[in-house]
Amino acid sequence: MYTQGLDQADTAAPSPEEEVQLRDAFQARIDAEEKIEPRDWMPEDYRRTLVRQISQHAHSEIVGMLPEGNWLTRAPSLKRKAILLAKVQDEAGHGLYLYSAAETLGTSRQEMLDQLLSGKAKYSSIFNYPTLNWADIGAIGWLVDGAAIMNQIPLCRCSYGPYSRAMVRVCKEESFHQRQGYEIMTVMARGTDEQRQMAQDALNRWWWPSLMMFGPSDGDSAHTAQSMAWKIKRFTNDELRQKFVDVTVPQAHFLGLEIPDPDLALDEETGHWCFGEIDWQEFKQVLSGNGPCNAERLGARRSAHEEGSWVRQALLAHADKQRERSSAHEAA
Ligand code: FAQ
Repeated sequence: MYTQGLDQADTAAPSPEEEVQLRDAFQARIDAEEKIEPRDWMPEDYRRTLVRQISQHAHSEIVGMLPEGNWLTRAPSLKRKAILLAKVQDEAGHGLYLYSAAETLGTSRQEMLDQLLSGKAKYSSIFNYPTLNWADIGAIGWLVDGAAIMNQIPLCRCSYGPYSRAMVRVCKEESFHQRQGYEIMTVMARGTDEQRQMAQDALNRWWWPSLMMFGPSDGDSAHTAQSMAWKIKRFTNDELRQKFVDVTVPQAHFLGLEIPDPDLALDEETGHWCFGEIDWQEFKQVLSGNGPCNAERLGARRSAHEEGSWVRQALLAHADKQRERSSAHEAA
C-alpha cells in the first residue's frame, strides 16, 4: 500500500566527504528530535536497522496470532470468544500497519514475507511456546501484551515518522489487550482451587519467556547502542525489562499469585524488584529455531500462505481486468 519507498529514483551515491556531511546533518536532526520521513536522506545502515526491526515486529504480530487463535473455538463462553476474536484481529491489523511502515523504506511486503516463510527472518521468541489451558490466554494478555506495551510506548517517540505513528494506535489497542488478560487472570485467581492452580501454572510457564521478550541483556545486545544514538530505541533492553518487572510483580501479588523466581526480592533503597538469572541458553535455543513450537508456527504460516494463493491470484486477475476495461474505455 505505502510503496513510495519502492519507486524512488536512483540517485548517485554521495562521495565519502558528502556522506560525512549528510550523516552529521542527519544526526543533528535526530538530536533535535525531528522525525525522519520516507523521502528524507538517511544512512543506509539506519534504513537497514529499521527494516530489520519493523519487519521482525510485523512478523511477531502475525505469528503472535497463532497461540491465541488456538483458543478461539475453546474459549469458555460466547463473550470470551468474541473478545478473543477481536484481540486476534487487532494483532493482524498491527502486523499490516507495520509491514506498511517497513515498505516506506523500500522493502516490499513480498520480500519480507519470503524472509519469514524461509525461516531467515526472526519473530519474537515468545510465540514459540504452547497455550495449554485457558489461563494461558489470560497470561498472554497480562504478561505478553504487558511486555509488548512496555517496549512499544517508547517506540511512539521513535525517530522514524511512519513507525512512531503506527505505534500510537498499536499501543492503545495493546493496552486494552493487557487489561482483558489481567481480567481473565483475576477471575481465575478468585475462582475455584483448580482455577487458581491453572492461573499459577500459566504464570509459571509464561513469566521467564516474557522477560526474554526484551532481548539479550545490554552487554550482549548487538544493536542497542547504535539504535539509541539514532533514537529508534529510547531505553535499553535491561532498562525496559526492569520496568516491566517493577510494574508486574505487585500485579501478581494483588492476584495472590507467586512469581516463579526464588531470587525475587525488593531492593528497599532503589524500590526496584531484583530478579534471578534468565536462562539465556533457552533463549538462544528458541532463536535458533529449536523452541517448543517453532516448527509448528512456521508450518502454520507456510500453509496459510499456500492456501491463500488463490485469493492473491483472483485479486491480481481482477485488477488486470479493471485496467483493461478502463484503457478500452479511454480508447473508445
Ligand atoms: N525474540 O541487539 P538486540 C507483541 C534478536 S510484539 C526474537 O537487542 P534490537 C504483540 C534481535 O532481533 C513483540 N529475537 O536487537 C503481541 C537481533 O537479531 P538480528 C515483538 C530477538 O533489535 C502480543 C538479536 O536478537 N516486539 O508481542 C528477541 O536492538 C500478544 C540481537 O538483539 C517487537 O518486535 C526476541 N525476544 O532489540 C502479538 C518490538 N530479542 O536482527 C500477539 C520492536 C532480540 O541481529 C499477541 N522491536 N532478538 O538477527 C524491538 O524493540 C527490538 O527489536 C528488540 C530487540 C527489543 C526486540
